[in-house]
This record gives sequence, structure tokens and C-alpha cells, in this order.
Amino acid sequence: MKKWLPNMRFFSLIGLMALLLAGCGKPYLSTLQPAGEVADMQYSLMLLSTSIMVLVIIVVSILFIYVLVRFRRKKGDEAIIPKQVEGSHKLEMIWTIIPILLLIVFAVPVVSATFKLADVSPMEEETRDENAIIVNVTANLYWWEFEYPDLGVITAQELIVPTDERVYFNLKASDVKHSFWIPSVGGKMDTNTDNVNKFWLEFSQEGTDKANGLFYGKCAELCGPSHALMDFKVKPLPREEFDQWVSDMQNAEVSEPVNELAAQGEELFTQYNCIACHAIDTGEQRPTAPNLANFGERSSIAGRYEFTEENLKKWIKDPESAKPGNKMTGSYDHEGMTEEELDALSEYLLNLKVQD
Ligand code: HEC
Ligand SMILES: [Cu+2]
Repeated sequence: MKKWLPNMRFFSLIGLMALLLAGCGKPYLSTLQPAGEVADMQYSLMLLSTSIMVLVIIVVSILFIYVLVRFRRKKGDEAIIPKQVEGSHKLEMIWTIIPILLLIVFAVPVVSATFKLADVSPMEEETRDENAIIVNVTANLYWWEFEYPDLGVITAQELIVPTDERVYFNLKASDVKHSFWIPSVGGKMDTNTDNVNKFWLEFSQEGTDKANGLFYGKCAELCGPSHALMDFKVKPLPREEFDQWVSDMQNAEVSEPVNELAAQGEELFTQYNCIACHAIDTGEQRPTAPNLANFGERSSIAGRYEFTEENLKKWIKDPESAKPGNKMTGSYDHEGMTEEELDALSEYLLNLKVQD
């Protein structure tokens, strides 16, 4: 074998890994590109702990190699027993005190960050800040609901928040344990069925711009066959635009069908009993399915597909292959649905909007 070949292999491996890992660095999905106060804090703690660990590894490796080389038995040494240091006061002090110091260096910022991250006083009754936005998050197999209790607004699959201020969350689950995570902004925190977890996040305008206005959110707790597809999107807006969105949602009437085809779709929506599960009014909460009042403004379908008419039809016709185990499959006659019916339903749904 030629001499340079193993080298080439080594470098191609490194190159391949670099390419692969580069995929992890998307600003809308990467913990390593923090986009807000919480993410910044968590990122600096990661850096600090990693640096301390790397420092320890380097020092220990150097000592190890030094001792191996320096105290090797050489020719002529056979009969000599080196100086014994067992129980050495000095050495024991050194290797007890150094780790304690390292732990203190780590513990101080960790404890202080823990208290900062747990400060939800603006959402508590006694210390309530009237301007703070509160969102009740409910995680369901396999979709997310976002309710703004003070604003009387409900939406699903897409979280809308103001930028550059703290947003407070009540987290719970309706069926099994899930976990709420927006990798580039912070989290994750469990959503449980028997208690409400609270925390806050801040979405920086700068990070939002880098991510082109849309962050990806994830379920971070294995919850069933479609766990990996239980995604949501986060759209942070400057405060005025957020207020505009809220008032549009508050004043929205239930969308009238825009044309003949959409009117047929609306009828089918009742005939197929879609309406039994899906609310189409911005303020109405249904534990059975995502609220569709502003469905036409989403950026994905079922948190899974890109937002196109074709994908919408694919979803309605066969939700099971899109998200195995989802709670919509089997609730109506999928197989019997005709192309014309799918056309009408999607025309209706794609035009459910609250903003012009
Ligand atoms: C048994 C209740 C139920 C019925 C009936 C039902 N759905 Fe659904 N639907 C759901 C659930 C649950 C989801 C969320 C699925 C997921 O993402 O895991 C969903 C998701 C959707 C979505 C994606 C929503 C989003 O925010 O991305 C659309 C669109 C939709 N359904 C349309 C329909 C249509 C059209 C019908 C009637 C033909 C219908 N659904 C009937 C329960 C139902
Ligand atoms: Cu999950």
C-alpha cells in the first residue's frame, strides 16, 4: 500500500465529519447559535463546563505521560525501590483542593443562572407584571396548542411571540409526557399531565433575523411512534407587529369561503365531521385537534410537511403515513375521498386567515 493512503483516509474522514457536523449549525435549530437571553446563559455554561473538563483532561494526560516516561525502569535500576509517596499529606491536599476550586468556579455561575432562569415572578399573581406575555402550552400526541390566556387567543402548531422581551410559559401535557424545546432559544422543559411547569424565554431580534424569522421547536421526550415528527414553529415578531397580530386574532370573524370551491370545502368540512374535532374560531379551545382559524397562515402542515396544497391533500388523504399513530387517522373515510373533495377542502382550509 502506498504510504500516503492512510493519511488520505484520515483527512477524508475529518472532512466528512466536518461536513456532517456543519449540518448541525443551522441558526434556526442550533443550541450553538444562541438567539436570546436564556440560550446565551445556557451556552456560556456549556462553554465554561467544557473548558474546565478539557483543561482537566489536558493536565491529567500530561502528568500521565510525564510519569510514564520519567519513572520508567531503566537498565541498572532493577534492584532499586523508588521513594514511596503513599499517604503523602502534600499530594493528597493538592488533589483534593484543585477539584474543589474547579467545582466552585463552575458552581457559582450555575447556581446564579439557575435562579435567574427560574424567576417567573412576573407571571405569579402577587407579583404580576401586566405587560408580560403569558402562553399556556399544551402538548398533545403529536401537536402543540398555544393559548394566550390574557388575550383570549388560541393557536396551534405555530407559536407567535414578541422579540426582545421575556415571554412566560405554563407548560402541560394532555395525554403523556412531552417536552418543550426550542433549541436555539432555550429549554427544554417537560410538559407533564399532573402539574404545570413554568419558565420564561427571550427571543432576540438579532437571532430571529439570522434565522430568517422562524425557529424550529421540538418535542424532546420520547412519546410515541411519531415523536420525532412532533415539531412546531416559532415566529417572533417585533412588539408592534405582535400586538397587531393579537388584535387581528381577537377581531377575526370565522373566515367566509372565498369562492364556490371553498364553499363546497366548507360543506365537506361539516359532512366529514372535521368540525367535530377542529375549531375554526380564534378563541375556541378544543382538546381534540389543532385550532384551524389561521391555518392559511402556517408555514408547515401538521408540523411535518412544507406548506403546499399538494402536501395538504396528502395529509388529509393519508395522515397515517405522514405521522404514524396520530389522532386524526380513522376518524373519517379517507379512502373514499375523491380528488374533487380534496380540492375543495384544501381551497377552503388554505384560505382560513386572520390577517389580510
Ligand atoms: C378525531 C378528530 C379529528 C377529525 C375528525 C379530523 N381531524 Fe384533522 N387533526 C386532528 C388531529 C389530532 C390533528 C393533529 C395531528 C398531528 O399533528 O399529530 C389534526 C391535524 C389536521 C391538520 C393539520 C393542522 C396544522 O395545524 O398543521 C389539518 C389541515 C386537518 N387536521 C384537517 C382535517 C380535515 C380536513 C378533516 C376532515 C376531513 C379532519 N382534519 C378531521 C384530529 C382530527
Ligand atoms: Cu415527543
